[in-house]
Amino acid sequence: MKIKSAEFLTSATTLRNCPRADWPEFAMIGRSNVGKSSLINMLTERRNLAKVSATPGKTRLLNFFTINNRWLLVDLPGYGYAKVAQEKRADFNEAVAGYIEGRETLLCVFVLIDSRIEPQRIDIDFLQWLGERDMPHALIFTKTDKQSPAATRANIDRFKQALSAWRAELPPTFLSSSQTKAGRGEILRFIEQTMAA
Ligand SMILES: Nc1nc2c(ncn2[C@@H]2O[C@H](COP(=O)(O)OP(=O)(O)O)[C@@H](O)[C@H]2O)c(=O)[nH]1
Ligand SMILES: [Mg+2]
Repeated sequence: MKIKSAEFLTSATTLRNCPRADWPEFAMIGRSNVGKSSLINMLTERRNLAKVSATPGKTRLLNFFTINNRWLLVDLPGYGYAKVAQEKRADFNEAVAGYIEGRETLLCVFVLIDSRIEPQRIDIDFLQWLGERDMPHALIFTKTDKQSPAATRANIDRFKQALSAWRAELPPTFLSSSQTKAGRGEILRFIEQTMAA
C-alpha cells in the first residue's frame, strides 16, 4: 500500500469522545517506550506525525490519524506507567479497555513488544485479555536494529513459548525497526489485506 496522505485527526480520552466510527481502524498498543509513535511515523513516512517521547508514560490520550482518507491508525496510551499514580493508571486502562471492547470499526490491535526484552507478564496478560474478547490482534517486535537477528529470533521464540502455554493459535507476527524501516512493507500489506477481507 502506498501512503498518499497521513494526517492527525483528533485525540480522545474515552470511547465516548472518539471520532465518528466511519472508517476501518487499526490500533497500536504496548508498554511505554516500546516504539508505538516511532512505528506510526515509520509506516507513514512522516517524521513527526506521532510524538516520539524520551520520557515514558507521557502520552495519555488515544490519538487518531487518518491515512489515505480511508482508514484510521490509532496510537493508544502505553500500558504500565511507573510514574503515574495507581488510581490514574486504573482510569487509564479503563479508557483503553472501553475503546477496544466498544469500537465497532476496530479491525485489529497491533501489540508492540520490544524485541530485546524477555517476555513480560503485562504483555502476556494483555494478549490473554484480547484473546478472551475475540479481538483480532497481531504482534510487532520492535527495535530489531538494536541487536543481531539471531538474538531477535531467540527472544521471539521465548515469547511465543510463553504464549503457547495458554493458547493454541499464535497471532500473526511482524518484526520492525523504525530506524531501518524493516517490517514496513509486511505490516502495510497486512493492513491492506485485513481491510479487503
Ligand atoms: N533504535 C531504535 N530506537 C527506537 C525504535 N523505535 C523507537 N525507538 C526509540 O525508543 C524511544 C521511544 O519511542 P516512542 O516511539 O516514543 O515509544 P512509545 O512510547 O511506544 O510511543 C525513542 O527514543 C525512540 O527514538 C527502533 O525501531 N529502533
Ligand atoms: Mg508514543
